[in-house]
Amino acid sequence: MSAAASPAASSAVTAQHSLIGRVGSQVDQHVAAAVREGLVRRPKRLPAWLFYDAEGSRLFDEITKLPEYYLTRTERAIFAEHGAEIMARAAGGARLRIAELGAGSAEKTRVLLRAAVERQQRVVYEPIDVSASALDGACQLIECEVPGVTVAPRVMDYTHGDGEQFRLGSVSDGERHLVLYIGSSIGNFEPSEALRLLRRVRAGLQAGDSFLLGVDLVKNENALLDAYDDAAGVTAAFNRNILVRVNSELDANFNPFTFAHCAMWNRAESRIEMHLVSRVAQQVKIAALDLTVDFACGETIHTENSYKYGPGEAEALLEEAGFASDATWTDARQGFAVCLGRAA
Ligand code: AVI
Repeated sequence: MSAAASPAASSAVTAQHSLIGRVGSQVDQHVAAAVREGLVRRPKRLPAWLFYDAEGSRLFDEITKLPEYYLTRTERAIFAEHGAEIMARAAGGARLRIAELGAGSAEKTRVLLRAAVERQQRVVYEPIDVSASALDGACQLIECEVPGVTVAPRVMDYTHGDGEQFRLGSVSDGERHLVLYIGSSIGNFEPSEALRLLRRVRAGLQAGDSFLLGVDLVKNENALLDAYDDAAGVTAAFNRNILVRVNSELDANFNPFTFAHCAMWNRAESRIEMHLVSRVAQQVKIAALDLTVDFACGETIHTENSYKYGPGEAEALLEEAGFASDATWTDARQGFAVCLGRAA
């Protein structure tokens, strides 16, 4: 994946690229390039950041509430149980200033912010996203809902090595940064890209600052598959929405229902893969790209990887990125891990 796949960073990538007018609508050149490149190659693939238009973000939000999608509620439960200890360890006697990669719309961020406010009465919260609009939407309510929090949103593309440097607001004496990267968002990056991202964040921190990483853990294959192929079909709709988006933004004629949602566990790579499988031999026209794409019956478009970590792997990743692994919290079933790394 060449771009961020996390929901928050999604619109992100598209927002910063130029729009070129065409009759009656506009084409985002970044979307156009990604779709062309992904559909002319073999095997075909589309980058996961394309999921997150308005409808995709709504569907992802629905996914996080599904009974099968254990990730969100498990991480939230870890924060509810250990939030005070996480804050105490990160602070180490100092006051915390909390940044989050991706706009923190989720309730679980609030659980951590409440724990911080309980400890130090007031806290500055710096959500970071490449999309200003994602930040606007996500942060408006936080100040009202968690008294004591001051939101200082920051527009920054933290996902690209060749982009701007990762930089946070300056801290005063006796203050330290805590950067959150939660929700298993790191799992949507290829391992080498995940390491590059964490190194970039580390480079922007000072000794004593810390980083909190939420990762999904390897577990029973059926539980993993159910989480990515739920009974209500929300994840299938989320996956097919990528074709709906290509239809509306690039004037294509995909019939999304001629593509089956497929989630598979790739044990060797330790990742859930999502694909769209063409149910028939067909041709799809993408007018804005002046491109016709042939699909054989059974041919797939690979749309997402979601990496799952084994015991000790997230801590090893933190260490490789230049953090000292400080502590890890998991749920009783060892389904999800929250790891604290300290910039040494
Ligand atoms: C955003 N990300 C952490 C989700 C995941 O679990 O990899 C995206 C997702 N894809 C299907 N369901 C949820």
